[in-house]
Amino acid sequence: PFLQNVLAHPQFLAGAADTQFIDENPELFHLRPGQNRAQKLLHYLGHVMVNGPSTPLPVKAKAALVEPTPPPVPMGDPPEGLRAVLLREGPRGFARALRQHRGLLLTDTTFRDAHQSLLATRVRTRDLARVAPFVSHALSPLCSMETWGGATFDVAMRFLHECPWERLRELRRLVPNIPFQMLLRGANAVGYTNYPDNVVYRFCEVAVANGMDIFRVFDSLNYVPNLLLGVEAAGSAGAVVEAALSYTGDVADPRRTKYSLDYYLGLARELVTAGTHVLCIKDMAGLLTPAAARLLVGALREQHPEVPLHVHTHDTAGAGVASMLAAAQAGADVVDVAVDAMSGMTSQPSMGAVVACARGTPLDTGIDLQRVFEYSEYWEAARGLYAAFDCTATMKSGNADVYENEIPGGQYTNLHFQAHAMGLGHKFKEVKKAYTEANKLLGDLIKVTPTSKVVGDLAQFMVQNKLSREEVEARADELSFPVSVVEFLQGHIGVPPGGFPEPFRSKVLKDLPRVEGRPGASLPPLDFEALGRELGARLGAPPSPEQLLSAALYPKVFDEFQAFSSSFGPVACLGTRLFLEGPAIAEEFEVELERGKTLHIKALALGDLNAAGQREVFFELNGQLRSILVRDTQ
Ligand code: 3PY
Ligand code: ZN
Repeated sequence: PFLQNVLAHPQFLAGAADTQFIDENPELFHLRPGQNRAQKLLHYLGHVMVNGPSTPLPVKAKAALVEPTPPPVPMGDPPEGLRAVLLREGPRGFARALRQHRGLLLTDTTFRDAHQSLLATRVRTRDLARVAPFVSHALSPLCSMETWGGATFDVAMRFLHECPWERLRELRRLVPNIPFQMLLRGANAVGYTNYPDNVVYRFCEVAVANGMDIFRVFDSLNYVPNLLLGVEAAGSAGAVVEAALSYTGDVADPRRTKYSLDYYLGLARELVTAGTHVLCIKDMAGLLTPAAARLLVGALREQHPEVPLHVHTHDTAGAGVASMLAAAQAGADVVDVAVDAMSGMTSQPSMGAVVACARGTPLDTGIDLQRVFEYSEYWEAARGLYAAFDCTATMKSGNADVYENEIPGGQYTNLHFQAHAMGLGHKFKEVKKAYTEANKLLGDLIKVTPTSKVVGDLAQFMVQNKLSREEVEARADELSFPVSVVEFLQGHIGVPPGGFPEPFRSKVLKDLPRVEGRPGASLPPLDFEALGRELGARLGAPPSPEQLLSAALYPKVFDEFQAFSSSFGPVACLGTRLFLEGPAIAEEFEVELERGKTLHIKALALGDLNAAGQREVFFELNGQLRSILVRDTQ
């Protein structure tokens, strides 16, 4: 590319290039990544064939050999859905439509939370995009599809080597009629830490420009100043704001006084006053029993007759369908479900079950059960592609012990996996017990990203060091706690309801600095212009608003993603089995780079190790022999 730049330069063409020419034209060194996407993909495949998966596979299970076939989609535009109401009447009109709707509305979480909970967030855009047109046509009465946010942003770049923004745009193109919804971690956006306010605002604007409609905004401490920042940021981007009450404890148990019905009603009042369009009960661990759902939804319905109520849960204990039906009977307008094959256990309750149970009742969802079966059949097969990440490799059922340990769905799966990966399946029991104790030590927190990590880190610390709660309390001034615990106590995440646990906090922190109030308020705004200049110099072209945000939120992950893409090309085009495991020798396959541009590839052979520690990998590419040299790092 450097030579091409030189040869194309007007000064060079005019014969005016002397020895200073290169020094005076530093832009010649802006080397755009070459266009040879096919060659790069061969490099990628060769690497996987020689060195194994680029994304570590937690268990040995092989991906299904056959790509699932999406159900057929009729010609023409999909039926009009609620997005038309949103585009016509804006967020307030959309909220009115939810309240006026007869029957129960559903949000499908299959594209986000379900696979975050069951498949370690590993589902690739390709497998989502293949079934998206079907959803658009067959499930058009959905209130929304949760397609983005939470852990998907980070995992897309870090492990799937694909751009999260492209995912959003592609899905939007394929689903024009159903509103898209995302999970925004308040002042933490789609990260694990507080960002400067201007980053959160800009993130919301760009997400809306890329097709996002509804922002479910939560804060892991229900800390109102953090929540309000997210509400303001999503609202000023023109989106539907769905502020969430993160639910923990049991409002139906009078002995649980910290997170009581009054606590939630007070918080709801603040969020409605702040102008949220929709109110969400975010039950991230699946603790909302039918009795608690009736009580809480019933009271919220009475207190805010105009505001749509949306309920989210996880099915960890197995009571999800019962709770969602109870919530709907008590006045919830929308509940979250995942398609049957991606539901249950730490995921959302089953769409098919809720549709069937509500059929012919005043809660009828208007969704055709036959279409749900077809959708589920696709996912049953698609799930087979991700066998190496599937929590069912080790976890065989849900467990009602979640009512005791209160571990959020995604984290429950992760901790279970980690215990098994250490070959210590029985350790999970200990970790869960320690989690309960760690939560008490920290003053009984709401546990969801990122506070769930704080509690989880403390629990693991206790298990590793064989420490009881009493011992941790007694020795708090001498123990070397995990960074996340110390930072939480310093106030980096915000202030928990009821304040920080004392004397534990003072003993741990001693004279370490404390953040007062909202952490974002003391962070200087990010200088986007400076970041743009710096990034532009590295990329060789001005960054897009999306690249700028990826770099602002995840600087290191973004850099690695860019470097990976420029070496290995558009790996998102590869089928999932090929992406994860590479081809078998003699396997022939096609890769569609773009519409009408298809590569025909055959993996021919793997050469012997040479003196330089490399192997030659032989392919046939569109009938031509190609070989790639790959360093063998095994
Ligand atoms: C996330 O923050 O990713 C969650 O799913 C919280 O429930
Ligand atoms: Zn969830």
